[in-house]
Amino acid sequence: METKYATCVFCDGQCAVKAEIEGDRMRVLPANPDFPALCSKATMIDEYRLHPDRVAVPLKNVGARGEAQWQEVTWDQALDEIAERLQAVVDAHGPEAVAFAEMPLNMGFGGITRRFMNCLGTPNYTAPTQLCMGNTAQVNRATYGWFVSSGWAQADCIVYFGQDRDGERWPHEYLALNAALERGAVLIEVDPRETVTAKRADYHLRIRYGTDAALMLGWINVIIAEGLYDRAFVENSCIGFDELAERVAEYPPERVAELCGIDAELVRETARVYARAQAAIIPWGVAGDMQRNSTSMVRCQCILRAICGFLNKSETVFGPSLGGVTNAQLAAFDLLPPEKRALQLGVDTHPLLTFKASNLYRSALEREGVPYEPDILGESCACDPATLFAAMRGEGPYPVKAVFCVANNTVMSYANQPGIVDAFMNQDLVVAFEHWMTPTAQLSDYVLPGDMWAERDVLGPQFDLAPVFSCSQAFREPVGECKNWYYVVKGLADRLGFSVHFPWADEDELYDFRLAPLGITWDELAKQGRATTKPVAPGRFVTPSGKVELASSVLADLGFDPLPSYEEPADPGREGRADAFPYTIFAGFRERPSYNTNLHQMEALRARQPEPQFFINPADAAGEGVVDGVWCVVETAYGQVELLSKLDEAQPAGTLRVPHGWWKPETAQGVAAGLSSANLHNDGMLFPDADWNLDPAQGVPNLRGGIHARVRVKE
Ligand SMILES: Nc1nc2c(c(=O)[nH]1)N[C@H]1C(S)=C(S)[C@@H](COP(=O)(O)OP(=O)(O)OC[C@H]3O[C@@H](n4cnc5c(=O)[nH]c(N)nc54)[C@H](O)[C@@H]3O)O[C@H]1N2
Ligand SMILES: Nc1nc2c(c(=O)[nH]1)N[C@H]1C(S)=C(S)[C@@H](COP(=O)(O)OP(=O)(O)OC[C@H]3O[C@@H](n4cnc5c(=O)[nH]c(N)nc54)[C@H](O)[C@@H]3O)O[C@H]1N2
Ligand code: SF4
Ligand SMILES: [Mo]
Repeated sequence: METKYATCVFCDGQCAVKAEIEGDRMRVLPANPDFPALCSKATMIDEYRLHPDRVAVPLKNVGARGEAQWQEVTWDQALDEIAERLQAVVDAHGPEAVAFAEMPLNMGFGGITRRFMNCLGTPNYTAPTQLCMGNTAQVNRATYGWFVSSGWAQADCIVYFGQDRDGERWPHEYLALNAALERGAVLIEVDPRETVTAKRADYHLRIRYGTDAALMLGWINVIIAEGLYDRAFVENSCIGFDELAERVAEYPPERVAELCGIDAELVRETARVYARAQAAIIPWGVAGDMQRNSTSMVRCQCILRAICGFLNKSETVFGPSLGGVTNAQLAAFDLLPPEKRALQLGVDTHPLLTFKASNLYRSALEREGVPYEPDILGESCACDPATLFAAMRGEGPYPVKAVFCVANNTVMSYANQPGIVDAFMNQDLVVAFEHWMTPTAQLSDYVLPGDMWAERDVLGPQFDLAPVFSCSQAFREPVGECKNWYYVVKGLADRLGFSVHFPWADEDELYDFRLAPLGITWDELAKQGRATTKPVAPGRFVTPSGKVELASSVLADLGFDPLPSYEEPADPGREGRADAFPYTIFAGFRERPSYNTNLHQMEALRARQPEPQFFINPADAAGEGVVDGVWCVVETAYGQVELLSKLDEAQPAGTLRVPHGWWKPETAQGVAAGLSSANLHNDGMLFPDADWNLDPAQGVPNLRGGIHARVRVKE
């Protein structure tokens, strides 16, 4: 029997898997039986690999764009033609006319795409992490130099903002939560819905959608007013405390209670519980990542951790590390000339995740001896997505005419889906590196068949959050002609004349290069499982001031308020007709049997939830004449989708939950047919990406309250 260890990325849970293979039998088990984090999806490896819909050979669209008429081609033909058409775009418009949208977690080569882009000369990169965790990381960076890793093992107080973990969603954190609750940790859950996790909480704060920042401004007000903060830490390690105190004076518990729709006494009590804990944690959750007030929301979390003295105790700030070649070192940002960095889309509109912000850490990096430009989660040097899609549509400031979608369903994964479709229709070259004929792939010229996680060796992690290298071993053969992304990047680099920057013949050579500074090879790593590097500045804060910046100099230098605040989101399309759109909507509460836009093809999973559902409170449903399980039209002032009704007591009155990621692979392809129902069901149809619906500093769309909807039974 052969045993291999791998990391499952059927979702971002990244569970450690042990695969036992004997002849044609395979068993997939949790790698650590004492901590058996693994869900039902992980065992479906062969159903997924061998699925008849899987794209297993390179395909070329021989119809007009969006007609999805496919012809099989060889890898050589595909790469030759792509290289030629890419060069034509560069010659006509400059390299900045080429954009990449990529999810490294889904394909396993963090840093390599940026290296290719830096050689080519384009700064226009977007990643899903800009909407999920990465933007949080960048706000953390502005406060204390890096993201935090929460210490679950010691936590005695956990504050959750919307997380609803279970055995099908981040099972490892679910197990950690169970263990913490068993040993008596206090759980504060902030979630408008009465979720399963909320029912287990000691305190459930059912705030209005999108008012998290207001709640925390109230907490900070109480903590400062009652002297519950860590004076020594604030004096020695923070700047901006007096300005912060002045700002939060504007948010007394009574005002906050009104903004959030909860009781003022509950605001006070939960603030005290958090501040008085010995080892509190605020683990990352996605609810804060797509709000109009995301920057303030996350800033408040950072400030709470800092002033209450939890930083580098229960919440570790690793900072950039040295040892092996990190993803950011592999990216080699120094290959991109300053004049191209300056051209990055969004530097003048929503700069916090762009090179413009990254530049502001130069002196801090020099001070701490960091010899390269770090990138925490693939978002530290990214362009602004709304500005990118506008440029792709031809709305300036310069044309973008080629886009590569790398393990990323770009069309469905932002706001303003119709605007993204228009952007794709206006391209000279679209390439998708995929498993399926997704809505994004349907708009492509070439669909390149990628391997899946069980079919490839991966040197992980894909992001530089913590000082560690991990190893995921292949235990299945790639199906058909599926290849890994390094093969594609190297193939294009060779054809475009920058082989010198891609000297590694294959991924094994690349991995040996990345591990060489640690004195080990890929084969040795595979035996020992993981290897650690060293944070460059352990315990220190890689901010411009070297301190925790309660008032952020980075935000101030970018032209934003250095302190957090709460602004009520806008919904201009509803102005003057509020009665017509009575419900606040939010996107989220993930589907258990799918992962974002993926896995809808898997029959066994799909059977558990065949259709997209919206949740409505039963009293509201009665008022609308909506019963359970009927097709309805949910409509905002910006667009509409069709969803099946699900009457749900947990859903607060006056609100609707819409799902993310629904398309139906079994329905007709092509733009005229509605992109396999993506235009009928996906949440991106409902939310605009106009400036007023974006977090101003980050540019992330608001999907968490602020936009309103109406509902009617479909005729
Ligand atoms: N099975 C499965 N697992 C997944 C995924 C999947 O698609 N399927 N997706 C993965 C991904 S990419 C992510 S990001 C995570 C997400 O996983 P979670 O972090 O658990 O997020 P959701 O499931 O979207 O749950 C959102 C919760 O946030 C609440 N919420 C909504 N708006 C607000 C708000 O403004 N404030 C507060 N405090 N709460 C709010 C909602 O009521 C809901 O209960 O799950 C991952 N795991
Ligand atoms: N409108 C809207 N937009 C959102 C969100 C939302 O709720 N609403 N959520 C945001 C969040 S939290 C996240 S995390 C992002 C998610 O954004 P993504 O990570 O891009 O989301 P997925 O839908 O999983 O799309 C991944 C694509 O990669 C393909 N894929 C998966 N594995 C592999 C692989 O091994 N190799 C290759 N080549 N391809 C692979 C899948 O078939 C799928 O089409 O979206 C964000 N965008
Ligand atoms: S939760 Fe399930 S699908 Fe996600 S990584 Fe873990 S085992 Fe894989
Ligand atoms: Mo996410």
